[in-house]
Amino acid sequence: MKTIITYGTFDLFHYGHVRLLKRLRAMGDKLIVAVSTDEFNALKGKAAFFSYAQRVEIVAACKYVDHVIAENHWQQKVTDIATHHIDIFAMGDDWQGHFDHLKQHCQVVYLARTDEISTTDIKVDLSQQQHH
Ligand code: C2G
Repeated sequence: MKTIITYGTFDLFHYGHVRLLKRLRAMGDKLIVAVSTDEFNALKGKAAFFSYAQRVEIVAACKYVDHVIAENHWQQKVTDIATHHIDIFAMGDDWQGHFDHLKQHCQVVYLARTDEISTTDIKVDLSQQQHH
């Protein structure tokens, strides 16, 4: 049983998120996603459009996701890796290098982001459409 974990806000769930989760699920047998709580997002300086509960409902409905947990703070990853017997920790490559310290606990993988899409871009495009 090979278990993968990834972390994120996953606001305004889009095909960039789906393509990441699809690739991660294909790397093993079980994919766990730690969704950032609203409180943790505040620490990241992010304000999600959807609440934590709504983002969990959406991510949990994704066929590539087997289990969803809360991401409450930066320091929980080592504990999560132990608790959930994680084999691979993976993130999009905008985080390249940031989590290499986890290599003592499991494999660390950074996957290419999907170009041309981001939650921020969606928000900007929508607000510009409204003002035309
Ligand atoms: N992502 C992607 N392609 C995109 C947009 C996002 O592959 N076009 C990936 C990101 O690289 C990340 C995941 O989707 O791995 C979730 O993205 P965010 O919700 O923006 O995650 P972030 O706020 O970076 O949270 O502890 C880690 C943090 O919680 C990461």
